[in-house]
Amino acid sequence: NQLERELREALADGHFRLYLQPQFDGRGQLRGAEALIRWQHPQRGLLTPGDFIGVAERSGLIRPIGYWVLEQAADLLHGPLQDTCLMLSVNVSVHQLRDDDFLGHVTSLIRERQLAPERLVLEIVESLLVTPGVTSRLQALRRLGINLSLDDFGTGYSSLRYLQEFQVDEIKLDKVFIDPLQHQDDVPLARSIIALGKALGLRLVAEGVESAPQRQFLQKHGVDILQGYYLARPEPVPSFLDRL
Ligand code: G
Ligand code: G
Ligand code: MN
Ligand code: NA
Repeated sequence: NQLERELREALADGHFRLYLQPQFDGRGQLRGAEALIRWQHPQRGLLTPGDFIGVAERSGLIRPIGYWVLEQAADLLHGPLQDTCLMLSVNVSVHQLRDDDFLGHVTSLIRERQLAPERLVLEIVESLLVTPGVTSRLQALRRLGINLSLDDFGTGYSSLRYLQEFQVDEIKLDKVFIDPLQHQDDVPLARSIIALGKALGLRLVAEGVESAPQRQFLQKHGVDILQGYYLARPEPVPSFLDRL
């Protein structure tokens, strides 16, 4: 199909762009960023993942595209971010985790770029079907020193089961739990998920922070990392590097 062919060309012609959305700790210090892919389409302009990730997954192109994103992140950690202790989070699709080569690829990337693996976070979206193969691959990645994060935590069917089945370092509280804090002083559900994360000794990231009251609540309840439009939007890499 047309989009698939265009995706192939985009990969060959270098039309993907890496955007970074800054993440801050509770005191407002820059702590790292989430890598978010964009497609600079020659006719249609800058496209966001919603426009093409689905097709990339169904066609299998998510594997080379995902490797491209990982390489970009590795280059940043090895290059301009080397003398910082900033972390980079990369979204990983289920299709990448099902790939037998994924572990080997990440391992050689770490070795070649001499990366500190603890500065790389892989965000696992909850919708993935956790087969035993995927579980053991996740644990192997973690043994390498890479951080695992459960993305969109609380919105999938098996959030709690994942916590039982494999170890992670971080959970990302989905925006749907942060949204009600716009109009309510207290949201018992958000508070409970925070308490759960803390009881398990996990790092907590809140995404979709869009206002001062939300930030205040999250800080008060000890959420470690904040991300959202109120603090910073996803931006091209040079803009992010200007922050250093
Ligand atoms: O800002 P935004 O529109 O970038 O991202 C939309 C969705 O696309 C997010 O849920 C995010 O997880 C996903 N996404 C962004 N970048 C990547 C990527 O590099 N790989 C994968 N698999 N998903 C991504
Ligand atoms: O991978 P994930 O689904 O977590 O990707 C985060 C998505 O949320 C990206 O599409 C990103 O651009 C978007 N995003 C980040 N911060 C905000 C925010 O404060 N509000 C909204 N509406 N979207 C956000
Ligand atoms: Mn994410
Ligand atoms: Na998310």
